[in-house]
Amino acid sequence: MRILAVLTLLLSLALAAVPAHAHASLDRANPRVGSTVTPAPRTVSLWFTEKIEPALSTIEVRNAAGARVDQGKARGGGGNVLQIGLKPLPPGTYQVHWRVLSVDTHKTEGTFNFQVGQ
Ligand SMILES: [Cu+2]
Repeated sequence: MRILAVLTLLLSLALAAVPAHAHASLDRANPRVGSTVTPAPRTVSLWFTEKIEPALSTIEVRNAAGARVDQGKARGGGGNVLQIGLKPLPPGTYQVHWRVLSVDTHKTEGTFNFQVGQ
């Protein structure tokens, strides 16, 4: 019986040692994921589920031909926000690719599209 009690104790300690953290995933975006917007947005703003390190995080926005249409350098908007300026966007489909380092030092990335309407 004693060995069973020890094994149970070890198992519960092992389970408790699993780190209880979440990586930064995309909470919401402006323009919204998959949306069609008019007029063309001047910035892309991303809100994450965790605080991020803006200096080590990037956003790339590309048109349907794959050309960059952002202004190059993402900036923090405080805490869990990352933003980037955009060039004037004609109507079309645009892809946002984000890579962020959250304050727990984990890297995450993702992609979504939005459209600029006529
Ligand atoms: Cu993490």
